[in-house]
Amino acid sequence: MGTVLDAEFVKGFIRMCNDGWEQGWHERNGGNVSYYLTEADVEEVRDGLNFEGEWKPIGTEVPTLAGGFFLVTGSGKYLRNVILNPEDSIGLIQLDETGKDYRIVWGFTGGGRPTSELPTHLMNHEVKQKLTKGRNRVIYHAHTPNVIALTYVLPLTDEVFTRELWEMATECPVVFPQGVGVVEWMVPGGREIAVATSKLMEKYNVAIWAHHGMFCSGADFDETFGLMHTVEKAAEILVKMRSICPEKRQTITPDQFRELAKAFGVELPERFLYEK
Ligand code: 2HA
Ligand code: ZN
Repeated sequence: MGTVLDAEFVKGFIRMCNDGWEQGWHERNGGNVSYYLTEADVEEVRDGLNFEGEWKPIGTEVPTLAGGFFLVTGSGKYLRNVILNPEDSIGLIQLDETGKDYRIVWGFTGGGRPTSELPTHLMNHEVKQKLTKGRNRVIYHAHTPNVIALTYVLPLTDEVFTRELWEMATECPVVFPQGVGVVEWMVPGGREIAVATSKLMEKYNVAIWAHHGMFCSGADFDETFGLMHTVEKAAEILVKMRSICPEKRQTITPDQFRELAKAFGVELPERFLYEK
């Protein structure tokens, strides 16, 4: 049995932090990541954990995740440093039996603590745990510049964001057929924004925070990073398109989306295929 850093899920986590940094999504301490360990993951690293840490409040309640273990980035930590000094930048936490408190069992060696967005991460995990029966294990928050830019010019509705992003690349409706949700501007870091975000996670795997960034959920690091990347790239194309000329000369039509849905075996909700 190796150390915590030898576990594949820890390596995948570190790689995703660095990939996001290289994309330009994590200025300073922007963005954060969490991974919900499987029982097998916990057994793999158990010998390297320290169960003497003090219990501290999460800032919300997540009873369905009671006793669960999460690998999380640290509050105030820079994602560009994760690859250089993972033990300081990230940490493993365990939740208590009520789902109200957590303790650090590995990492945060310099005295760190979990991301300020821990309430949103855990409330999103709780929703995904219930709805996907443990399939979706990654929650990823990034400051994606093109999506943020669009929150200044598009109406802040799920319908408009979904439709505009879908139109920007044929693969979009296949990658996120449920669409994307939008949270209007709110104070980050607390329970209120966590509740609003987790409500959207009941319908979508993507929640956009106006003038701030995005949250994505997926089964693993590849799927979650790929989703963030696909949505942000679609937003980049929309920004480019609107910079060239404010109106589209041609685009993918509602009927073409319906054809695509049939060909790829996905269901596209009709409320996104409105006539313009
Ligand atoms: O600084 O991204 O939303 C971390 C954040 C807060
Ligand atoms: Zn943020």
